[in-house]
Amino acid sequence: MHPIFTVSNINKSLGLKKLARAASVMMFVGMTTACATSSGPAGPAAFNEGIFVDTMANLDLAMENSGNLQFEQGDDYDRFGGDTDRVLRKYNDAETITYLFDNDIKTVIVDSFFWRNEMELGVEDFSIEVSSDGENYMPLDLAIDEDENIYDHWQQVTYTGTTEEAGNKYLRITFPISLNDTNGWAPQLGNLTVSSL
Ligand SMILES: [Ca+2]
Repeated sequence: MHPIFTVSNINKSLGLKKLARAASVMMFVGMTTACATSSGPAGPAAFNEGIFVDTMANLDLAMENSGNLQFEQGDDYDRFGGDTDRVLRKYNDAETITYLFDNDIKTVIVDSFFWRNEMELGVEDFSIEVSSDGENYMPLDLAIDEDENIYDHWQQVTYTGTTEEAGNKYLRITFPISLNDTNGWAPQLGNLTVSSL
């Protein structure tokens, strides 16, 4: 299910000194619960006074997703700054979540959580794109804040992007690929906030 955590892989990739950390992460992996499925179009997501928030307790507000995603609840080890609902991948693939909104997208804020070891080994950033037609997507220029909130080897990374172009109602978030391991459980998507104002 999580192939990196065979004993041989742990010895090879982390070394014996870090086994305790790996064992701790294994406990964390065991907390993963419900699995997401690829949902059908649910109609445009509504802004409430110009603001939309998805806490990632489910993907019911998304128009569609690429399928191999799952949810995780809780934060017993203080790894996620108290964020108790998150979405993660099953495998190290560029999974996507797509939203359609009832008004134009102006600002997008994505809270995510990266495993520090993976950041040191090499991992790409989340991709956040907008579109007016749901087919042609344009990546947002992102401000990336990764200087705060390190919890038990997990680090919060916040992406903020803004577009002034009118007509962008589609938003696509793509999980980054880990470049040197096969973890599906990191990084995790914590929250999405979108403003139409
Ligand atoms: Ca959350």
